[in-house]
Amino acid sequence: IGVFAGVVALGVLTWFIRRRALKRIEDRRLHAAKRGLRIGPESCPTLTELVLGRVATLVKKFVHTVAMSRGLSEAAATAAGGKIFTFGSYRLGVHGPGSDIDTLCVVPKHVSRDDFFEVFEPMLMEMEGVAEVSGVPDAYVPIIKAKISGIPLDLLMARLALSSIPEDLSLRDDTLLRNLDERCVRSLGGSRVTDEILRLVPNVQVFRDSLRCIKLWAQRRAIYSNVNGFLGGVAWAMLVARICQLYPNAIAGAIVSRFFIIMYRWSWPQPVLLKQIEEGPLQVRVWNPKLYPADRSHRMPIITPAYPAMCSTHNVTASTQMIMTEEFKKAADIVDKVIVGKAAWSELFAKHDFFHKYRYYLQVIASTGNADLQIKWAGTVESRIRQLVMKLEYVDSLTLAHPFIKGFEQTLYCLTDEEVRQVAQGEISDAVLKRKKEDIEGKEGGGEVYSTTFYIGLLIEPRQDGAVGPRRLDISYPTQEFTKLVRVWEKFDESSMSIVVQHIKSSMLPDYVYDVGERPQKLVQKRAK
Ligand code: 3AT
Ligand code: MN
Ligand code: MN
Repeated sequence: IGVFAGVVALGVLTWFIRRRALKRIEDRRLHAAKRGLRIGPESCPTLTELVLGRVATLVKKFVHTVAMSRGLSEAAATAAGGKIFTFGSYRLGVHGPGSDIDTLCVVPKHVSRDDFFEVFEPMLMEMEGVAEVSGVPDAYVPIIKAKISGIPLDLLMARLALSSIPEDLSLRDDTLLRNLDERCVRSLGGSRVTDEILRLVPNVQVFRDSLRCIKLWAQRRAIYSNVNGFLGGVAWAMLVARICQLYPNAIAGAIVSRFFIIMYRWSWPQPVLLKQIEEGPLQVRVWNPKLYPADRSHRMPIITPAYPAMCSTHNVTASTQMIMTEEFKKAADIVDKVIVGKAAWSELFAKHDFFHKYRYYLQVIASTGNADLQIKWAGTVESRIRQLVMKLEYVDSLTLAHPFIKGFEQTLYCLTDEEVRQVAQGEISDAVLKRKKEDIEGKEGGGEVYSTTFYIGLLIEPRQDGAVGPRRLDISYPTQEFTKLVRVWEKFDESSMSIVVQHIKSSMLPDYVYDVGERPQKLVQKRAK
């Protein structure tokens, strides 16, 4: 009996200790969540709401104007309505100071897409406090960008097969998509996806707080970018939403602390789904890896929850997947330490070490002599960088090709054509670097050069044969193929645009890639010689 009582007592004691420890962990989580996880100031909501109110009124006026011009009665023109819907980070409630307001304008059938650019755009320009209006009617998703009272807006348009747009219209119904132009279906997509995400999370406030935290983490770690093969805003939102679904009663601190380990252990290419993929009324492709080989090639499929279901992570490559997996692991380790009080939440948000991580980098320099052209040319080059990454992944001794998420812009002032040629080749002398706009004004020859430089970190396999010294790395084939690919762009013009790819040692990286004091010391001395 004595032994039995002893065993029971020990059992009770260990149960009690474990309960205390668990309680302590829960308390710490709660505490940490309260202290550290409210991130990002809300940008002035009243001004934004005011602006959105004015846009909504303008859309109604636009619909009315077009209706009258088509011979509708005054009563019918007024009844035609018109409504705006927001989507993107503002709609999700996770916008920050730099965010735009993504707005969809929904109009009835008598208003055409041409009207949006020919009637609405000029009306917008007339509006008080409006600046920088620029419409891109022939984009894949046609768009008008504008600034109203200093707030940047992206305006999309969808024309429904309805004679009037009622005030209480919802975009949820899939049958609304019937008989629509493809561009309208795409424009409706953004809004339908964000609304569906909000509908599918168990607690919207927990979801928002968690997503703000994950977005900040992904930005600081330089893995927030859809074009470069990482994840964009919608994909991160869907990942966080999935974790929220798995823990419907958890607070944000708990969601964040589970997020990284679950994503680290995820058995890709098993897709992340917020709900069952559904068929619908259109003749469009719904994501289906059993049917389509292209869908089978998605490495980390994260599928949008609104019909037609699409993969939001089409751009992920072997390299970017490896990089994100490593980041999930690092973050999971930090979170484990935070929970036992051995680390601070701030460690999670430490700046990336991209420019310290590799011995060799590829430098992709896109340049032109014109600021407007440069935006288009650099954008084209950037959108093709992942093709270069994929080609590099085939090179034998390369383990990884790591694209950096943004390009670095420079404007350089050259006195001679020879200097222009050198700058385009990435050879920038100190004299050129120091020169200012006024130094070249009124001078013959030379001119301004706008350049955008993208970086790709190269991880080279260690030599197997035990010999020392760098291994020979032949990347001429992928780089030549890449420059050829970029030059087939329909607007490419040999005489005004240049593209150069070169590989450099880390010590040759320019100062602008580092924050003040961030450049490794040894390298500073070397360069000073
Ligand atoms: P920010 O807070 O604005 O930085 P966000 O998530 O709102 O983050 P965006 O405004 O870039 O991001 O995009 C909002 C949505 O608009 C996401 C996507 O559905 C759509 N979108 C973004 N870029 C494009 C594009 N180039 N073409 C078509 N749709 C796009
Ligand atoms: Mn946005
Ligand atoms: Mn936008």
